[in-house]
Amino acid sequence: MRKAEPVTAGMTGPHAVTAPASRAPGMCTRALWVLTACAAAACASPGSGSRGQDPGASPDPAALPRPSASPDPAAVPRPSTSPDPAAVPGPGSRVFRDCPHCPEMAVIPAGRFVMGSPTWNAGPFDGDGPPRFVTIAYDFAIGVYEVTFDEWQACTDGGGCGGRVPPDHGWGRGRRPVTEVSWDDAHVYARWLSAETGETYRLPTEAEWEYAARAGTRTPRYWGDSEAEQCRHANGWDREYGGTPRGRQLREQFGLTTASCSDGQGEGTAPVGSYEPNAFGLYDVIGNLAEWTEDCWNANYADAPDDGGAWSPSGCERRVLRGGTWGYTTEMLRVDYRLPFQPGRRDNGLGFRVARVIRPPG
Ligand SMILES: [Ca+2]
Ligand SMILES: [Ca+2]
Repeated sequence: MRKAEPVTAGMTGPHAVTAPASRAPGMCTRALWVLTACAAAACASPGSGSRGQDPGASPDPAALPRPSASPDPAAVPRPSTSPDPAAVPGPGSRVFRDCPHCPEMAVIPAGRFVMGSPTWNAGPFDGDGPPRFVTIAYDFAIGVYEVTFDEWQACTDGGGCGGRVPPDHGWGRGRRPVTEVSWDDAHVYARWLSAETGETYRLPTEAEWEYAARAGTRTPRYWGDSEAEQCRHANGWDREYGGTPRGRQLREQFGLTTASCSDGQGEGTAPVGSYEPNAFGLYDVIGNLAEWTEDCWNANYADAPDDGGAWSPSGCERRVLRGGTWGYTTEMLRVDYRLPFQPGRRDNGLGFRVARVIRPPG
């Protein structure tokens, strides 16, 4: 079992990607995947100004990940019990809101699933495996949408969130997802929401996030593998964005796969709920903003807990983001793609959705 320590390909932003050191000989430390902010001659961290810039060498295309090879069925454990489609709440079912300005939440039923990529040992990433069974023996709730600017504003208006007003980069506020929020910021918001409602809000664990994202599917994306379907389900790097000079340059230089469809949203975020949800009724799980999870970054799933709990040893330096951003190409818009980020980092590709504990009856 490989345990290659991943290296971060340059700036550890949501637009950066990790690749296994064992497969990245001579890999530069440049922002290889700063897809949204790379100009032809220079890269800057998206929305970060002076933060996190790295004057490293030019990107090495050979170090860039490529689409995974075909899954090896023999390498993928099969769950003994599949999620019962009838038990999967569709959009609008088992959805609640604890207060008028609270996020809308969907109840996710307990279940068992296979976490990780079936191609983890065939493709360029080895952080998304090995595939393993995870049993989540409890119902929990998770945000139907990424937390929005409106919801964040309710926190600041209520005296929480340090009164901080994150920038929107001119994309708009309201129902757009709040960005430029760190893992620490997300925790502050969840604590305020808990105090406001008397319930326990927190970040989802990485396992909970993937379970909720998959919604009973086993494909790399909850809409299947059709590239043409991406734009109906996710705000990512689409035809128009890929057709810009910057997009063309990066696509040609790195061989990235730009969706041939149009999602109607160029640079930046889309209002939450603009695209079709998954079978749990969750929107924008893939794309729009990468979402913080509770877990500490671990190189892969070897020795990871299998009960849905967070894997967060002390001394954690980086937390896990899932789902990819509005600036990601098809290769990284997957339910199993993951990357690490420092918990204090803010970026215009970063956001979150909250989870909530479901208290047992009585
Ligand atoms: Ca887009
Ligand atoms: Ca998202």
